[in-house]
Amino acid sequence: MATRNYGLSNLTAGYLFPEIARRRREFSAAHPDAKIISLGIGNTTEPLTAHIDSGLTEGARRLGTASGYSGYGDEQGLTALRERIAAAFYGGKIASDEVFISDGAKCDIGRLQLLFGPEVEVAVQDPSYPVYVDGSVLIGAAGEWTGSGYEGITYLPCVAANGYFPDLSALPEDGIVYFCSPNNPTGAVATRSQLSSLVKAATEKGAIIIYDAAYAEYIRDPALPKSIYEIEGARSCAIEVNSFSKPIGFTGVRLGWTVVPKDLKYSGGESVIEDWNRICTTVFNGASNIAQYGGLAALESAGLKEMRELTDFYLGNAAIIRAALEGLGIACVGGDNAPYIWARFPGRKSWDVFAEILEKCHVVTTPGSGFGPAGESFIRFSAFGHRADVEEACRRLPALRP
Ligand code: PGU
Repeated sequence: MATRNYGLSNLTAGYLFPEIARRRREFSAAHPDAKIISLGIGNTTEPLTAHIDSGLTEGARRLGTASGYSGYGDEQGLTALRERIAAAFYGGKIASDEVFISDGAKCDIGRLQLLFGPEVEVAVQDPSYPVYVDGSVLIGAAGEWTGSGYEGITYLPCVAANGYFPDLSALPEDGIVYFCSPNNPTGAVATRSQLSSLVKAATEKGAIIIYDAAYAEYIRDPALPKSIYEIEGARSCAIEVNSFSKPIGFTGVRLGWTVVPKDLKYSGGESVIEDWNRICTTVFNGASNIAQYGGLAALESAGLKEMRELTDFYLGNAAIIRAALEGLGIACVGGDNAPYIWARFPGRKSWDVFAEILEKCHVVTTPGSGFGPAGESFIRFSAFGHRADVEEACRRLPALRP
C-alpha cells in the first residue's frame, strides 16, 4: 500500500472552518428551532454588483459563440487583466508580467510553498490565517507539534502590548515570513514605518516575505499602505498575494493574483519568478476565463466604484458589531480598516466562549485559538453578513452577560 504523506498525519486537527461548521451542524441538530446566524467564516453574502455581474455574464455568453470561444488560456492569466491589476493597484511599481492570475489567494498560498520545500524556516504572525501554518505542515516544513505550536515554526506574537506588530528580531535567517495586513484575524493594519522595518529585517536576514493583502481594499485610513511594494526595497524581498474574493464577493467565483518581482532571488541567486512561472505552468492551468472577464469589469471605473460601495457596506456591519461588543464592556480591536473584529475574553478559553455564544445567542463565531497560540481568549467576529442578520446577532449579544 502507498504510505501516507507524513505532513497529513502531522496536522493536529481538521482545518479550522470545517470544524466550526461541524459544531454548528451538531448544535443545529440538537436545537432544530434555533435561527443560527453566522459571523464565523469570512464568507461574502451580498449579491454581485451590477457592472461586475455583467462582465461575468457577458464573458460566459461569449463562450457560446464561434468567434468568442476560448479554451485553455495562458497559465499566467489574460494579458489585459494583468495590465489592469498592475495599473490599478501598483502604480508603476510592478510590471504586468510580474502579475500571475490565480483561482484565489488560498490556492496560491498552497502552491507558493512548493517554491521553498520542506527545509525552509517559516515564521508567521501569531495569530494569523491558519493556512500559512497548516500548509507548512503539509509540505513537511513545520516540524513536530509540541502541544502549543509546531517546533519548526517561528511564531511572532502580535498582541495588544506590541500594537499587534511583531518583534522582528526572531525572524529566521534565509527563511520565509508570512505577513497579512490588514491582518486576519486581528484587523490590525501595519503602518508604513512598521512595513519598512519588516522589509529592512527581511533584507538583513535574507528572508522572503509572503505578503497577504487579501483585505487591502478595506483600508480606509489613507496613511496606511495597501501593498508591500509601497515600501522601498520590497521588490527584492517580497511576494504579494491578493484576491477578488473579499472586495467584490468572488469567494465562489474564484479569482486572485500573486505578484513575484523580477528582482527577487533565492539565497543561491536563482530567480524566483522563473520558478513561479514553472509551477504555474506545471500544476496550475490558469484561472477560469469567465472569472477573469468579471475581474476585468471590476477594474473599470464602474467596477471600482462598486468595489468601494460593497466594502463600505461590510465595514458598516463591522462598526455595528464593534459598537455592540464595546457596549457590553468587551474590549475589541479591528473593524475600522478590516472586516473582522477581534474581541477579548480574559481568562477564558476561546472554544468555551465560542460554545457559549452559540448556545446563548445562536451566533457562530471563530475561536481565536484557531489562529495560533496568541489567539487564545479571543473571538473573531466576521462582518460578512446581511445587515438584518448582523443587527439581529447584535440584539442577541447581551445574553452573554453573566
Ligand atoms: N488570505 C486571507 C488572509 C484570508 O483570510 C482568506 C480567506 C484568503 C486568503 C482566501 O482567499 P481566496 O482568494 O478566497 O482563496 N479567509 C476566510 C475564509 C476561510 C478560508 O479557509 O479561506 C476566513 O474566514 O478567514
